[in-house]
Amino acid sequence: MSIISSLDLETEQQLQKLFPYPIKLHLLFKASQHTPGSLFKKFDDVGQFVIVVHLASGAARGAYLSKPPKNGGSDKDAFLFDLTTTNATKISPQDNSESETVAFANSQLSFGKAFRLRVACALQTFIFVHFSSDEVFKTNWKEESYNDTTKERGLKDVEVLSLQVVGDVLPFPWREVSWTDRVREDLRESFVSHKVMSESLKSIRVLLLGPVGVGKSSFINSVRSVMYKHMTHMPSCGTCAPPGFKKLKSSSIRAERGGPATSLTLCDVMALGEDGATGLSVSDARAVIKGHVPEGYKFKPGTPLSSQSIGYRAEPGMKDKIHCALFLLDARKVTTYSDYLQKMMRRLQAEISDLDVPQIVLLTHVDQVCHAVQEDVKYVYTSRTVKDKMQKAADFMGMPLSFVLPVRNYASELSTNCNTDILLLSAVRSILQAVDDTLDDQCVCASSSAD
Ligand SMILES: Nc1nc2c(ncn2[C@@H]2O[C@H](COP(=O)(O)OP(=O)(O)OP(=O)(O)O)[C@@H](O)[C@H]2O)c(=O)[nH]1
Ligand SMILES: [Mg+2]
Repeated sequence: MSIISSLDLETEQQLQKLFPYPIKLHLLFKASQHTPGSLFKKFDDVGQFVIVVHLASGAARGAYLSKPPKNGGSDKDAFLFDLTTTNATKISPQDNSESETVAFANSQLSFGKAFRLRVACALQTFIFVHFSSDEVFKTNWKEESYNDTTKERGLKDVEVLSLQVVGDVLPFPWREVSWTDRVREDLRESFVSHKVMSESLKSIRVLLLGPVGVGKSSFINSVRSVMYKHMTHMPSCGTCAPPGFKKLKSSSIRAERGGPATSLTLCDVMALGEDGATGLSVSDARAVIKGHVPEGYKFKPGTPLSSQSIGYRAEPGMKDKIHCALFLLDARKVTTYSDYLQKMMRRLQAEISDLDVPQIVLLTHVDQVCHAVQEDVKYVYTSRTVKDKMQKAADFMGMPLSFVLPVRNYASELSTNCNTDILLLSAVRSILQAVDDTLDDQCVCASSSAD
């Protein structure tokens, strides 16, 4: 006979609301049906879990675990909750808590002092449940203990359910990222301390290429916001921008506001056109990459830059050239861009390869194709839709998936956010690495040809 969870449909729907993605629950343990001693043996070796304590009042309390408790180590995604048929409250640990939030030892699972679940043994084995107020989880639960399901009033049942993510979100990320403040700081520090692998070059010039509204200026603004730790608003970006940005504008990224320059300069240009009549031409893009185009130059569709143009740099130095090209594509539009744009971008891609300049594809607006990513950028590598869009971007460009990086630019928010920063800084790290690898390669080639 199959055993059914005591969660009624309405309460389960409330529980579902605590997760930004659709979930399916599968009952593993029910204290009123299984022997108490089997409680912790029911947790699978992998997966995510929910523990529900059904109280006699009709309400329920419990905990979510993002991994099996017996594996040890911290579970920073774990949280507690309060449930009724009409409401669900998520109780996450305080962000800066130093202590382990979840501990499992001697048949006891503890979430700080807030919630303890123990298999105890006196004359017989029983389940012991304890709730309390807590510093880390900030629960305002009054101190209560329950003893097995039948021995004491107040407790109806204890259940363990495995949680499966259904639909858009994959059960495990396909690229590993740690979404912690620590990682954000490490990425920021390694960016600030990065030195270009060539002594003659202080700054790497990175060109952003893509159609109108893809997020070129927003990416520059976002990277700057990450470093300044507050939102910055550049006039060339988004709604502040004059219609049809047409210039070459290079922005040196500083380590902080008024601080020293980092090794990264991001170069914004006029968008690529979706047809032959508008947008940056291949020949102008080539001229920018080779360093012939002066700063502030205003592109004129139909009239490419020539050696007669004002400010034309006839003999550009290493510092004037582009050292990495970013192709930006919008995740919402990657399957509907015109054939013209695709041909143009692939042609540019081939020309830039010939010039030995590394290239990366940035997929923007990933928050606008997946509900979970919109809730929190940390789902970017578990979102089936984002993975699919990244593959589509790779196919569009004719480049491997490993060259495609998702980013979520700051658009309407008032302050920066740890996980969005991590995704942006990871893109910056990949750009710097790609340039370093290319310079290293050129160095090896130069020294071997000198031998
Ligand atoms: N939600 C979201 N909005 C974005 C993202 N990137 C850009 N935007 C928004 O998209 C709009 C266009 O962004 P821009 O940065 O101005 O685009 P652009 O590529 O510089 O456009 P042009 O200069 O006209 O070629 C703005 O309203 C941005 O706020 C993103 O990743 N997510
Ligand atoms: Mg722009």
